[in-house]
Amino acid sequence: MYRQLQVAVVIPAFNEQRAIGEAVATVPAFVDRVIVVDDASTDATAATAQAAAEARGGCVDVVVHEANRGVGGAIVTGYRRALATGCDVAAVMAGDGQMDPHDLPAVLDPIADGHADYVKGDRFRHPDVWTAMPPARIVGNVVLSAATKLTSGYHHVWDSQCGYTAIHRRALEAVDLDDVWSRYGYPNDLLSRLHVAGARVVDVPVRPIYGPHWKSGINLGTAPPLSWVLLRSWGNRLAREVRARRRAVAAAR
Ligand SMILES: Nc1nc2c(ncn2[C@@H]2O[C@H](COP(=O)(O)OP(=O)(O)OP(=O)(O)O)[C@@H](O)[C@H]2O)c(=O)[nH]1
Ligand SMILES: [Mg+2]
Repeated sequence: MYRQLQVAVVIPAFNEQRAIGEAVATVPAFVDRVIVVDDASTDATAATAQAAAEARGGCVDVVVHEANRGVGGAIVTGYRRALATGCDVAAVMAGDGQMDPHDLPAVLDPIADGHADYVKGDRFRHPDVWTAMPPARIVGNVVLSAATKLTSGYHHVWDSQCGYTAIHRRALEAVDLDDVWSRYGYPNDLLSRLHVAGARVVDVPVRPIYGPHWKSGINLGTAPPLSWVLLRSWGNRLAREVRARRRAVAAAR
């Protein structure tokens, strides 16, 4: 429990056998349920997560996808499990150990205070960003964050690619999880959908971590599909919001 909230932590993991054990072990003790989603890894991610789960004790689920679905697909599986098990809030802390567990209370606080439905990390508001984040990532994140302000409609939100998030179940229930983009571009797409649902989104500073074992599935080939997802999310959001406004005007007549 954290401030009267039942909290789940969803950990998406794809070929993370080196990092997943520590990621599971360091989830704060106040978390009620840890949900590891192994996205059809070809290494020992699931077995390592299971061993860490047993060592940790408490409620830890290790869910294994038979086929790879992408990071968004893995998170959606975790969200469904969190909803099914009655959690109030689902946080996401990736299986690659890039999230500092000490930041979790700050990520949950705006929801516990009743100010937010979705909270995300903003690594650019942490003093370490310029030394910890590789320059290519800084450039990519700035470009995508600027584009996502426009496509999502959340003009106050920055660091769109930060995966450290928490969402209240009322916001999860307001979006169609089946329809959310399942690969890179997932956080950008989710933000657009949350805007249509009227969710309150708050950014909080979190520590950027790019440790010695850092590896990433992001490369130049990721850019074209990501641009397409952004355009799609933008178009879908505008179409839905225009339809909703027309309905409201018609109802007021
Ligand atoms: N690459 C990749 N990661 C996945 C997939 N499914 C789940 N994940 C997990 O999603 C998390 C984020 O993936 P990363 O490729 O590191 O992306 P990122 O952390 O947003 O980006 P970086 O800042 O470059 O590390 C990791 O914990 C992965 O193990 C998948 O299909 N591909
Ligand atoms: Mg990563």
